[in-house]
Amino acid sequence: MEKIKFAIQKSGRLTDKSLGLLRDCGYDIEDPSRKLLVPCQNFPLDIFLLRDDDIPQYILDGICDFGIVGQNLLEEKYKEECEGKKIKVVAKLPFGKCRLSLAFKTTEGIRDLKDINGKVIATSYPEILRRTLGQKNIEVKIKTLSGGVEIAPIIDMADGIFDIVSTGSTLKAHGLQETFALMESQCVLISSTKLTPFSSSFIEGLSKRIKSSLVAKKSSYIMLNAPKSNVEKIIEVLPGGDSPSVLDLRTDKSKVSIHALTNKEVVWETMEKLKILGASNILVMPIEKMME
Ligand code: PRT
Ligand code: ZN
Repeated sequence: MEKIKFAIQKSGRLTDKSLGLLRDCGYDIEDPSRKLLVPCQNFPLDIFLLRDDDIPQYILDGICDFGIVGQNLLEEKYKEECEGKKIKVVAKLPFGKCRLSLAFKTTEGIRDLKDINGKVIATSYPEILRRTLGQKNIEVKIKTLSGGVEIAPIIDMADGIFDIVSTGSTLKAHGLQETFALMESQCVLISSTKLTPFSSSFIEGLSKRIKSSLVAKKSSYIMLNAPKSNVEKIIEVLPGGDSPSVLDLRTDKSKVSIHALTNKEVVWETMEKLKILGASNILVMPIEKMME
């Protein structure tokens, strides 16, 4: 029987989120622990656990059909293959968000990007840096390191660095200041271009489930009791979503019960506004699954 081969990062920042996404979409995958391949329990699907850098190559070689990687990796090492449509980006995923930034010990004398002309920059992303600066006619001397680039300015190996930043605390800990963000990145679902009818229908289904689970995560269901006199005002305060249901209460005829599916987060401020308008018993519940 044909099996789908899906590659995710073996052990790193993307591992739990990638497994979580597949599980949220209904695929029962046991904890891989040290295994390099785990079968899905309820679907003909094998999960390959690889270094993230190798995932696109497995797809190019036809060993895997699909994978999850950061855009930064594709942009650095597989730009040609993506542009030549040998690897297809199917969907952006809501994790792995970061930016690639230039950082220096001091921003003194660096007001504009062109002020970095001639500087020595240490990075694990030489291609992205060269390309982005080249488009702006800026030239720097690039020192390519495979990791730990933050140390380079401290030991006077480089003037600055170009690296991934998310919270910025690593830069701060090394006395570096984020100066220019050159690229935003997040995880993407990638696919081989040589799909069978079975793998095509799998990825179509998975894309729909991912979309639905993202909508569900952002949505919530709100229920409250409202005085009849203020129903319209209360409905105006409810954030987004479909038209609410308004139901009579059996005991208190001066009130109704309002139920609504909202497509935005219900924040405390909204609940406080509802309360001021006379709402009571306000319940906000998460949505586990949703199909529109
Ligand atoms: O072993 P393998 O090759 O599979 O893993 P890896 O070491 O190459 O990758 P890993 O797990 O570190 O990161 C995988 C992917 O996560 C990256 O390619 C990005 O797409 C994404 N990502 C998101 C990040 C970060 N955020 C991030 N903050 N990757 C790395 N970092 C680093 C950053 O460089 C800094 O040194 O984490 C450090 C902390 O960042 P701050 O700014 O939060 O302090
Ligand atoms: Zn890697």
